[in-house]
Amino acid sequence: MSETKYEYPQVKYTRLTFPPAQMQQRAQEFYAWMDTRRTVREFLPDPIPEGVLEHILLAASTAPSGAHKQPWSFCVVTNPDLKRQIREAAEKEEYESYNGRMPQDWLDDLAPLGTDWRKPFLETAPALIVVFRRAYEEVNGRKKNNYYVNESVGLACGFLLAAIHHAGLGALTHTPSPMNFLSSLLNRPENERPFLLIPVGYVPENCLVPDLKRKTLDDICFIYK
Ligand code: IYR
Repeated sequence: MSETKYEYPQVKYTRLTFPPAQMQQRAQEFYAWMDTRRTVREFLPDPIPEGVLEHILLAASTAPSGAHKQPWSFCVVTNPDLKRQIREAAEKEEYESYNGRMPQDWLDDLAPLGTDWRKPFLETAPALIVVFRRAYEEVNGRKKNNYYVNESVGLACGFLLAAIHHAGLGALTHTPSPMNFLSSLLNRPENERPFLLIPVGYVPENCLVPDLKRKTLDDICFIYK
């Protein structure tokens, strides 16, 4: 028995587990479901039903984080004028990136994805989720650092993408670079830095995606028995 003394109140964890056959089935089904997720670059303009995004964000915010600081803020932009301003600012940066800032190797790696500096989805998608990482918190006028901020916010974004897919919507993890324009356009406080820009919406029925293959288990997994 550990001698660790927990000052923090502890509650009983309601654990869930399954017999092996059911566990196998659940693991397989979850993989099969997650494998149907694709990044999309086209969206229908139809609004997302009330309450859906809220639950998607609550799901994202269940991600583990350093010292449970939950160092993330999610800004949901549906205002057409603000979406247009974000598109204009992103395209300005992306134009520079695609025309000189990105090395040829990078452009070659992106060629199969068919991306370029034009970002119409920033206006067509009914909602843009702009994720900010919170480097520190201001507590009683004192700066208190958060921990493992990139790891924590990355995990929350993973949960977010899974929740979006689970709800039957599509998303794109967009990384305009640099993206400080998001801090000023959204008037974010000094402790927050933009992390990812995620357009969300219904996916058109005839949406095309690149014919990508995912790595096999042998490519990604190394077993030490
Ligand atoms: N930020 C650019 C370029 C880009 C970079 C990577 I790595 C991608 O996987 C896709 C795009 C853009 O969003 O177009």
